[in-house]
Amino acid sequence: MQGARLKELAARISGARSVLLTTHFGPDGDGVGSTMALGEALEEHGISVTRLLPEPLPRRYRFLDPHSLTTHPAEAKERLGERRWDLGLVLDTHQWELLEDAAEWLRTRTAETVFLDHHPQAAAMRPEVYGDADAASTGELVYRLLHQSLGWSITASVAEALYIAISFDTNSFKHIRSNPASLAIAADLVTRGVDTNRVYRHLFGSNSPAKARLLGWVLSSVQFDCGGRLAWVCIPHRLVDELGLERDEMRDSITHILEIDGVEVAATLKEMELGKVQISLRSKGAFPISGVAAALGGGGHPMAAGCDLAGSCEKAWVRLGPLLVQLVEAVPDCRC
Ligand SMILES: [Mn+2]
Repeated sequence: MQGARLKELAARISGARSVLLTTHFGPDGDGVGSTMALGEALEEHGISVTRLLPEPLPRRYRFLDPHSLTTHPAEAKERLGERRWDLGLVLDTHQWELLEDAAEWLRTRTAETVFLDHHPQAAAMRPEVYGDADAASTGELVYRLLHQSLGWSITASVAEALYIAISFDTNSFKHIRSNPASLAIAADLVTRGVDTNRVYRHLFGSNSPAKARLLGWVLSSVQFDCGGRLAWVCIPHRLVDELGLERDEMRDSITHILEIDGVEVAATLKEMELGKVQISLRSKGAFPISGVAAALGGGGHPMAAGCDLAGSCEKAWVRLGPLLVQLVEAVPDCRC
């Protein structure tokens, strides 16, 4: 994104007295880290901030919010009453449909809503979307907004939240898209006082025993197709229920499948609720999978995408499987 566009967003933000911040449903490290970083920086500069996530903050991010500043639609009426905001700012998505019940708050309680996101835009550009698909995380865009466009100094606590956003979306700097920006920004954040061991402990070293059991189940149930280049697994609702898993704990299974030698494309079909299957797709890079996600009504990046389908896992695979097989078989002798 051109610096001029970010400057324009900076002007909109600094012209507001109150801002309602949110991110997508299924809040992740990038969405939560960006929300907490920007929220704190705006408050330091006299802007009143409300952090409304579409659902309760997942367990592993609670260390970022020791004073329970975040709220969610189920309790927001009680906490926020009839409040209204000058500006609604959505981080890490540009799609209204990914905001679930938070969308209503933005539509009815803010004077205007803008988006800051790094996901590719499928449809025509919208003026209220500040997007940069070259950025490896929204955290990177928030850093540029604060540091370059607003010219604010970044405190150690804001730096930690930004570092979490960037390290989450790059999977600990494994996926930087050959773009040194993530590394350069992370280096700057560390010099500002980020305790990287504390981040590791909370973000990557805090799996619950139930999540460990899930990973064991996933890795022993994985199925292969296309000579081992496609790997997939269905996680049935029965298992989610039995282990008492929260949605965020289902997230990393796919990474472990993709890490198997020879696997180029991985898919997980997660039956979080009965009758609703959440599909995640990942690619090592030889086969862009965002087209498959888009064909089923979803979206994402070439290497990480997803979509939701109604019905059972088995029914969802009947629709998804052939598309993935076709994609992978199109290049039969790929020397990846
Ligand atoms: Mn992101």
